[in-house]
Amino acid sequence: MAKVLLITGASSGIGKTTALTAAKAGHKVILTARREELLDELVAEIGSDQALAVPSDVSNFAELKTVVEQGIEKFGQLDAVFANAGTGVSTAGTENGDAEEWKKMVDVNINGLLYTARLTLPHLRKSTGHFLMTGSAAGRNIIKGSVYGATKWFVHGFAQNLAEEMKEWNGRCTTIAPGMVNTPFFDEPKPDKLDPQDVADAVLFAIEAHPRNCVREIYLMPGYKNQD
Ligand code: NJP
Repeated sequence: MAKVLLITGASSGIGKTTALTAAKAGHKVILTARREELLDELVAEIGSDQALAVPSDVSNFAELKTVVEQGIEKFGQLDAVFANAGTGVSTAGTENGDAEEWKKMVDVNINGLLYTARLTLPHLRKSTGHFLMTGSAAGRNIIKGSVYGATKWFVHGFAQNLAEEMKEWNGRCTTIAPGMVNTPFFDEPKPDKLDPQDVADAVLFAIEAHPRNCVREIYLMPGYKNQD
């Protein structure tokens, strides 16, 4: 059944590929990120009947509120949310870290996620909907870049508890935890990373699973080296 899906971090990488994949599967998408021109290109590619772009900084509650309001105004409901916007800034260890970069990661990866949840859950409750978020293998293992990793541990911890809250109204909650993915997140693509399509397919699998399933977490690591 066609759903209305809101995606944060939709201007590039995993979010963009998920938007295209969801639209191809017949779903309607509400897209947000800061780079308006990239979102507009995506809407042009999908078609404005099926897609809406509303730019926002995910760490700005008022801007994100406008996204949700305009999305509801256009499509009338919200069935799923993919809270995917995130930033790594740098993988410098704590000893060499920069306090401004830490603040940015906390603002986007933690506060942005909380704002997204706060603003969308009342709508998801009405549709018995689904909240998905991008965690990370870095929120499951130890990597160099302790502060980024810690923000992603937050995502996984939040998800465990949010899932319990959402159970009260049969809502579903999923965390997608990828290893390294070939997106602009990193400077150069490498053959031994995941493709954003792999992550988008995992998101669609969770969303389209029969409602008796709650896919709580998908942990996706690169397997065989890409031979293509
Ligand atoms: O990276 P990229 P990915 N407000 O850089 C948006 C996680 N992850 O697709 O605002 C609003 O192509 C940004 O949009 P813009 C990662 O932590 C990745 O790989 O226009 N949006 C863009 O659309 C993140 O949570 C890997 O610049 C903001 C998007 O976020 C998610 O995957 C591995 C924003 C970033 O797209 C998507 O990242 C892993 C803000 N303030 C987890 N700041 C990996 N690539 O290897 C950023 O385990 N965005």
